[in-house]
Amino acid sequence: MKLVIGNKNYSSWSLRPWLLLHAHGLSFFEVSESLKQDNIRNRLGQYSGSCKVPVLIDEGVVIWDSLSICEYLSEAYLAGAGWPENPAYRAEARSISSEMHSGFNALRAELPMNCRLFKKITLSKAAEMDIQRVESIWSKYASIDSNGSLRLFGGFNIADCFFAPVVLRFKTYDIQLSGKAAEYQASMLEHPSLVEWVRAALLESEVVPENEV
Ligand SMILES: N[C@@H](CCC(=O)N[C@@H](CS)C(=O)NCC(=O)O)C(=O)O
Repeated sequence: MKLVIGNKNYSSWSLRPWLLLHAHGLSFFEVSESLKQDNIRNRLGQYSGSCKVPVLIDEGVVIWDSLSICEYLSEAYLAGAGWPENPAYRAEARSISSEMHSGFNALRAELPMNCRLFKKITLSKAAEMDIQRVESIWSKYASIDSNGSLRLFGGFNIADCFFAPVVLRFKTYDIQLSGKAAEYQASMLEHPSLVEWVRAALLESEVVPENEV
């Protein structure tokens, strides 16, 4: 299985399926493509017509879009364990993942993922509201898993993967959370796969100006 990803420092969409693969110990190799604009449509277009990363290539199957990749991995390799087992939790986990996938535009625009950066910024009202919404989702759904870690719905799943870039963004921009949301962020920052992603991101030196605040 091959996962095409962007720069680990910047590519929040790439992080999601990578984290699911890595955390479950699935065997895959990575192909890294720069998010620099030079020739980007040709470079990314060789994997999928979307000209975006991530792309998963599994034998003859090509899947683009982070949510579709995670769904495929859950069905094809994890016997559905990408989502919580309880149907009601599964539906809610899908709802918050879809909400993250299709919304939070102010948060995305004003707090781009950038693992090597630490910077306090002035936020718009819209971004502040996005942050409050994330905080209320984490407070409502984070609970202790069997290892004593705080995970959404009490066990690492695709929803955690979808919020992982936000966990890193809040660290980068020094966003102060309280209560269970703060504890969830701290617990996720210790997840071994997320630690590994950040370690690799910090070894990268390429600067993509469009992705810097
Ligand atoms: N909805 C897509 C979004 C993918 C996306 O926007 N990827 C960015 C990198 S993080 C990209 O490929 N950008 C290149 C470009 O827009 O030219 C997904 O979930 O995978």
